[in-house]
Amino acid sequence: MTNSIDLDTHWEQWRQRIDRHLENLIPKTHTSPALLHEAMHYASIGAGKRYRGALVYAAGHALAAREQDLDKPACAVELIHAFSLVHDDLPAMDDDDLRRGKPSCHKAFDEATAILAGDALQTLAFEVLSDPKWDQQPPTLRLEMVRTLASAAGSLGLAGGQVMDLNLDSSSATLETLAAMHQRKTGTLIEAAVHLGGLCATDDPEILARLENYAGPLGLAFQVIDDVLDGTADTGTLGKPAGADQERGQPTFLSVLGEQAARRYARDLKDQAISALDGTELDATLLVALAHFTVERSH
Ligand code: GRG
Repeated sequence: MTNSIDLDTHWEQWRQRIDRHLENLIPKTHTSPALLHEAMHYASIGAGKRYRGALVYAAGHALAAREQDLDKPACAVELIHAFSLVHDDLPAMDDDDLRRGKPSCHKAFDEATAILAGDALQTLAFEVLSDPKWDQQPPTLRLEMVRTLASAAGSLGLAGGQVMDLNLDSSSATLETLAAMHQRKTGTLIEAAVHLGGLCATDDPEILARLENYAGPLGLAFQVIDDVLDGTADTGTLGKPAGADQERGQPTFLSVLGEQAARRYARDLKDQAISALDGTELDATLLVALAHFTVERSH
């Protein structure tokens, strides 16, 4: 077992770094159009676990990357994540009123503003990575980061996974169909986060492949526990409506496997993730601690 206090301390610092940088990256709330910028701040700053951002920092840390080189990739990943949550909550998608313990973006503002805030959060992620003033990293590396994030968000990633989710036939859903859908909808961004952290320190294909083998099962484990928590935790703890999946009649890892087997499945995936790092020169302490967090978390 790893030292969870060590992870907590790092994680709190990463959270603060991400919030501080996002405050500067998103135009100020008084900048015109003020409503749009307010919605962008509202949807992306001050809440959320920053799990994906933490993975960027932890992967970079494993390879001795400098923390300041990881800030922009961590923010870019969290911007895409925030965008996906705003759009996921819209009436045309999951139609959820609560997110991160407060009214979802389209409830706090209006639907059109939420759509546009999501769009602008997405494009900002790519602006951040391609900023010519970020000259500590070479253009080829930044281009690879842009490509990684774009493909994670696109039709073979989040957007494609969301379409698969919307079209899922609840009567015939199996573990395999659920895993394939969630690998795209949730997994690809988690994989991209780890890859971006790795890219900040190395271009060694063998090390990047190890990180990929860690991130794949981890992303799925994260979603398995997300499903378990949706059905077993309360709204106050989750900051989003508990039991929403069941209310929508949506098949989940919990409905297909039951709680015990779903938790066992998540633990197996976590073990797979950790074993991908065995025998490497990496300082994997924080990545391993994050894997344990993934399956032990309560929110
Ligand atoms: C093309 C990026 C893009 C989006 C459009 C709406 C959509 C397509 C995709 C939905 C993707 C989505 C919302 C997946 C759910 C992933 C998930 C488990 C979210 C919860 O993540 P947490 O628990 O949330 O890390 P916090 O609030 O802690 O950040």
